[in-house]
Amino acid sequence: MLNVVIFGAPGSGKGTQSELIIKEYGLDHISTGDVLRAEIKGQTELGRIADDYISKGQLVPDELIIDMLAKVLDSKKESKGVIFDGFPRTIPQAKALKKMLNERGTDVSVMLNLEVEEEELIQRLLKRGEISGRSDDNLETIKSRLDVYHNQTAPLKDYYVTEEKHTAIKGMGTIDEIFARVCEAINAIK
Ligand code: B4P
Repeated sequence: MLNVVIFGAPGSGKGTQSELIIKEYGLDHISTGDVLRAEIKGQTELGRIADDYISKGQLVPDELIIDMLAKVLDSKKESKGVIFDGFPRTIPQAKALKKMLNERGTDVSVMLNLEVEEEELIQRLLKRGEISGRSDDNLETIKSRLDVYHNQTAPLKDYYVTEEKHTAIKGMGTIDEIFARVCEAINAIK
């Protein structure tokens, strides 16, 4: 299986590049952000809890996310590979992912780290906020999300460097230019 973790700060292009990767490589897509937003829309118990964290720009607690991810992963058993978009975001989530994949006889193939300058991240998210209606695409919440990213998520880079899975991708430029770099990285491990 080709299992790709797409990683980066909020607004780095994870969702955008994931859509293109799915089309090119026929992978299944698991976006924890999308799953959580669907739970919020459906007004489920998980959705109610998640909404509280997301609107403040904080991470939803690991136990809830890991449990949710395990259920989604079980629905992709026949898959030829999965793109993990927005997961893992903490070291415990990364360790849980490794365990879950190992138990299913597979592992993370590569972690693609989209590197984007902070001012560009803010501009992209503010622009999306004009049309998305997302409760977390406003300046105050974007700043909290970036703080959370630096404190809790960025350390995952070192985890994947140690696992020898880390590949840095320059995430500045047009969507097509970035996608060409992404394909080069995926083709190198296939
Ligand atoms: P996510 O849905 O994962 O949101 P994100 O990181 O903000 O978005 P992404 O990085 O995918 O955005 P993209 O660049 O595609 O998470 C939302 C929230 O859910 C989190 O803050 C957290 O609270 C919670 N959550 C999710 N997963 C969790 C987990 N594992 N653990 C705990 N909590 C979790 O798009 C940004 C914009 O940039 C778009 O408008 C796009 O069109 C634009 N763009 C993309 N590439 C561009 C380019 N090259 N040039 C110009 N614009 C570009």
